[in-house]
This record gives sequence, structure tokens and C-alpha cells, in this order.
Amino acid sequence: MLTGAGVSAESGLGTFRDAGGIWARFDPMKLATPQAFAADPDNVHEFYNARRRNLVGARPNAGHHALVRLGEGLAERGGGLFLCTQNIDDLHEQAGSRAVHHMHGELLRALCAGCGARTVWREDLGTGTICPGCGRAGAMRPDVVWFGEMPYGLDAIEAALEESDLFVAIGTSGAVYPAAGYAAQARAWGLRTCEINLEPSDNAHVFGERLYGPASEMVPAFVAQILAEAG
Ligand code: BJW
Repeated sequence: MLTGAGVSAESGLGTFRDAGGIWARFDPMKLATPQAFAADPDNVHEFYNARRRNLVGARPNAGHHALVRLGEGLAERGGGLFLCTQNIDDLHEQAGSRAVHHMHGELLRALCAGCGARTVWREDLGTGTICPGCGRAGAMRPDVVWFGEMPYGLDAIEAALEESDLFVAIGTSGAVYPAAGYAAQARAWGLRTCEINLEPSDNAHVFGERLYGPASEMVPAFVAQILAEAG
């Protein structure tokens, strides 16, 4: 299972590439690259501080809750769910999903570029923030994956894909790699593949099944169908 910004859209968190989305209002090259952070850390901190404050008030929607039921239902039947999200929010966890794989990091964590410590973080970050690990200031950044950086846990994702019989992408435009490549890989390996999105994504043609509509409606219906099929 791969989720993207669309699953959190109905919880009030903006998507990136829709009309009026985050990258329509802000230049990703000035905010979501290591070079941008090196050039203007205050600007990047301000952008993520605002999004962190917004996230603290956000709550999961019926799509997130349905994925909890899917995980539990598959476990009861002797199966399992590998939930990989590109989202840096914690709405899957708030809903009750466990062991969520955040391949693009987490907004509620800080990373010290000096010592590598990753710390749970709910407050604003700034250039003067002191790392609780090494005690130094000046190297704290949001623990998120920017363009040009290696996403987290790619080996674990590939291993989970290899063991799966179903790959589902929910609420993602299929514009960002390597995440966007998993559907084609899954298809090539013979997995059943399904896209759930508001509209066809960039790689919609790759999926064997396509369901279009809001995640809060489509995901609960899909989960009910999968659990019924599983018996
Ligand atoms: C709804 C809905 C509703 C709305 N219900 N649906 C080829 C191979 C490998 C890499 C590259 C490559 N070509 C280029 C690259 C480099 C680059 C890349 O992909 N660039 C592209 C722009 C072309 N990738 C990278 O740099 C990555 N690292 C990397 O490649 O390392 C080296 C490497 C090489 C080879 C193999 C492995 C590794 C890192 C990418 C980091 C992305 N970071 C961001 C920011 C994170 C922090 C933050 O949040 O600020 O991650 S960018 C942004 O995009 C964010 C998202 O996770 C990511 C994906 O966006 P997502 O989730 O798909 O959102 P949207 O807005 O695009 O789509 C939402 C969808 O939902 C839409 O379709 C709507 O219709 C739908 N929707 N409402 C259901 N209610």
C-alpha cells in the first residue's frame, strides 16, 4: 500500500500538484532541496514550521481509518499490510495504523545534520535550535526527504513489494520517483495493482484496476471489498 497527499486532503492538509496545491503557491526548488536549506535556512524553517503547526490540529479521515481496518482484517486472516506513505504527516498513526513506513520522512521529527540524531519534534525549528543529541546549534532541520536526497528504507519497500500479491496506490500523482516507479515494478512482477485517486494519475495506465473519487469514500469501499474477497 502506497499513500500520498490525496489521502490527507480531506483532513485539510494540502496536496502538492493540484490547482492551488503547495507547489502551485511555493517554489519547491526554494524550499525542498538541501541547496535551498543551505542558502536560506530561515525561509525553509518558516515553511515547515507553518505546516507543522497546521498538522498539529489535523485529524485522520475515513480513508485513514479504513486502512487500519484493512491491516487488522488481513492480520486476522493470517496476512499482512505494508503501509508505505510519502506523507510526512502522522494521520495514519493517529488513526491507529502501526509500523507506518514514512519514505519521505516525518514532519514531527527533527534531524541533526551534525550528529545524525533524529528526535520527536512538535515545536518550531530555527537556526538557533539546539540538538538534544549533541548539544550543538545550527544543524537542526525537519526530518523530511528533499529532492536529490535518498528516500528512507528503500530496501524494506522493495522487500515488501516482492512478498506482496496486491499493490495499491492511494492519492498520489505518480510524479515523484522512486515512489512513482513501484506500480510498474509491481505489475511486472505479476501483482494485482489498483489506483485509488481523485483523477487518473501520471501512471494510471500501469494499473490493472482504477477507482476514482475522494479517498474518504473510495478507500472504505475498497477495504470492505478486499476483506470480503479474503473471506
Ligand atoms: C485525491 C484527493 C482526495 C486529491 N482523494 N485523491 C527517476 C528515478 C528516480 C528519481 C528521479 C527520477 N526522475 C527524477 C528523479 C528525482 C526526483 C523526482 O522524482 N523528481 C520528479 C519531480 C521528476 N526524486 C528525488 O529527488 C527523490 N530522491 C531520489 O530520487 O534519490 C535518488 C534515487 C535514485 C534512484 C532510485 C532511488 C533513489 C526524493 C523525492 C523527495 C520528495 N519530497 C517531497 C517533499 C517532502 C517534504 C514535504 O512534504 O515538504 O515529497 S516533494 C512532494 O511530492 C512530497 C510528496 O511526498 C511527493 C509526492 O507527492 P504526492 O503525494 O503524489 O502528492 P501530489 O500533490 O503530487 O498528488 C496528490 C494526488 O492526490 C493527485 O493526483 C490528486 O488528484 C489526488 N487527490 N485530493 C483522493 N480527496
